[in-house]
Amino acid sequence: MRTRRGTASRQCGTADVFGGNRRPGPPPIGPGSFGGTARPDLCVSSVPVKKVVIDCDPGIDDALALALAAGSPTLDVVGVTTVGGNVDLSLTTANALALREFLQMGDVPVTPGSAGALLRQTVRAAHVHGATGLGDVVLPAPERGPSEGHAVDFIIETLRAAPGEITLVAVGPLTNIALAVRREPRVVEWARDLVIMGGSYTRGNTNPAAEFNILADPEAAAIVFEAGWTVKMLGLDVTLSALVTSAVLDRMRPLGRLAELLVPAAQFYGVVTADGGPAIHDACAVAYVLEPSLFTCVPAVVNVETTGTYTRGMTVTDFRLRDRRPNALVATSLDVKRFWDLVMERYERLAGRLG
Ligand SMILES: [Ca+2]
Repeated sequence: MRTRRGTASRQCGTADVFGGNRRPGPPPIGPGSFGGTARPDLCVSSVPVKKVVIDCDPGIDDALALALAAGSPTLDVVGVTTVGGNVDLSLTTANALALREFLQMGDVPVTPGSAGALLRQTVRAAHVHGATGLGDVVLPAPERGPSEGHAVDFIIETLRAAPGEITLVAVGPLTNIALAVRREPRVVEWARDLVIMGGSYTRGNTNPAAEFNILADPEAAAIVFEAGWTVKMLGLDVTLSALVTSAVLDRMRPLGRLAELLVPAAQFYGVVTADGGPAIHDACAVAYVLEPSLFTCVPAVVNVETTGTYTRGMTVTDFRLRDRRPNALVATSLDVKRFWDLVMERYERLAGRLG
C-alpha cells in the first residue's frame, strides 16, 4: 500500500455551495448538513488524507476516475477492486492492472471480484467503451498481476482492519459491495462512507428508466441501498453535467503521457463539441470524495426497482422523507466550473509525475 499520509490544505468556497443548475426536488442542503462531511463554509482547513477503496469496471470513465485519484495527494487509494460491468471481468481487471502501472499508483493491490450479476443475465456496454473497455487506447502491458483472493474478501478485511477510516467508492455494478454486505453486514458500520456513481432520479441512460450500473445488477443495488448506511448517490442527474467539451479537451492536450490516455479515451467515448461531449460519470464519485461542496445534495429514500417490466434498474427516489430515515444523499447539481478546475489541477499534478 502507498504510504502517503498527513494532511493537505484546502480552500473552501462559499458562494457556489448551492450553485449550478438547480433540478427538481426539495430545497437543497449543503453537503455538510447530512452525512458527516465538513461544512464548506469552514474555510481554509487542514483536511486529513482520505483512504479509499475503488471498486470499478474500467471502462473509459473509470480510467479517468482512477487518474483523478492518482493525481490527488489528499486521497490514499488502499485498494482497487474490479467487477464485470462495462466489459467482462477479465478485461476490467486487465485494464485496472494496466492503469495502476501507467498512472504510477505504486503497489496498490488490484483484486478481481464478481464476474456477473447476482441473478440476472450479463449486461455489457462494449458498444460505449470499445471491445477492450478502453476505447482505442492501448496501454503498455502491465508487469504485475492481480492480488490473490477475491474482491469481496479484500473489501471486508480492509474495512475490518480500519473501521471508520475507509471510504468505498463504487463506480461499477454493485455486485461486489452487495456480496460484502451479505457476507459481513458490519462493513456498513466499518465503512467511513459509501460513494457510488449510479442511478438517477430523473432519467436513465441504458433505457429511459435505468442507469447502466444499476441496471447491470439491480438486485445488488437493492441490497446496497437497503443495507443501513447512507449511500452518497452521484447519478446521471449530475454526471451528465461533467462533459468533456472541446475547451476541456484543449486543457487535456498538453498533459504529455497522460494526454495519450485522456484525449483518445474521451474522443472515443463521445463526440466532443464546443458545448457538449462525453460525460466522465465515474470521476464525479472521486470528485465528491475530494470536495463534496462541488455538489448540491439532498437526503432521500431510494428504492431500486427489480421487477418492473419497463423500469427494472430504476432508482425510485423519494425526497418526501416524512418520518422515514433517508438511505441516500442524492446529488442534484454540480458546480461544473469548479469540478473541471479541480479535475484538471489533479491531472496536471499527475502529468508532472508521468512526464
Ligand atoms: Ca464504471
